[in-house]
Amino acid sequence: MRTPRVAAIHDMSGFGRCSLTVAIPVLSAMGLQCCPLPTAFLSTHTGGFEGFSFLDMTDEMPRAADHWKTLDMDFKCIYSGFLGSERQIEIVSEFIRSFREKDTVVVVDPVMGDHGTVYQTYTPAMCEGMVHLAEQADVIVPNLTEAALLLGIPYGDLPTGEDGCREIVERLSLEGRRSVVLTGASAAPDLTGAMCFDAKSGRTKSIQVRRIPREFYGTGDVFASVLAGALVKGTDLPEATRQAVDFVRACAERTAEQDLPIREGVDFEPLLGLLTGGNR
Ligand code: PXL
Repeated sequence: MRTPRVAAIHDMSGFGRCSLTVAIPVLSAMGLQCCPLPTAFLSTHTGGFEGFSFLDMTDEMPRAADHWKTLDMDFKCIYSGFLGSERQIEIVSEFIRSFREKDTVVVVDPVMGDHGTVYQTYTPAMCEGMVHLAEQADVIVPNLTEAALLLGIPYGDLPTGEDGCREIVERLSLEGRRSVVLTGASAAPDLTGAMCFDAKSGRTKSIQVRRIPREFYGTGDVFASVLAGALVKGTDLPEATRQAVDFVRACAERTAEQDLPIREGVDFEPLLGLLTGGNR
């Protein structure tokens, strides 16, 4: 079988472990070919760093997509994340319309914010556009902050606990047409994990592990990349969610042991071997 291709539409941040510097190695370790379509180049990510450089790649994206079209490239997955401008919403929408085939899984990580706060470079119009882009997805992977933005309710009004998370994923499922994997979904104070709604089965499932009592940066990108990779390999949504939860938990444990600065992300590289099982 030819190595499946994933179109990865995210920023490239040179330092801080997020977006493409996570997606490329994770997907490669899982035996998949990652084809990056960068949305922006930043010197670092925007959380916890001041004075970062930001090169907007909006104009380059349709040129790259047009060239890929002439090469007849086919993608088993289109996986989008952090966007660099409002115009990119329409560019990514058009990319999905143009490259989606019957067996393509479209994963939109509706990256907009965390811990109740919208990221510095995101405008209200970009957040509004993300709601529409996410309507094209087979699977979305919001955290709680992004879930509130997608639902159009204040962060503080989100329902809580396991039942609350179940309600959130069901409300985000567009009446059962879209799968939803909610990250940072905690069933109890000493637990954390994810709640998924699987549009194929119509069922929800909560996957919880013991919480490490500190914050981590970039775990959303690690999570969504493992999830997307597992889905491409034919894993069903609850099992793909389990793999993503377990890998993030292993990364968090290792990072906590080393007491790394939070803004440097999770120390995932030495753990990539955990993802290579089953590659042929
Ligand atoms: O991890 C999400 C993310 C991706 N890309 C950039 C970011 C962030 C979060 O802050 O700043 C550039």
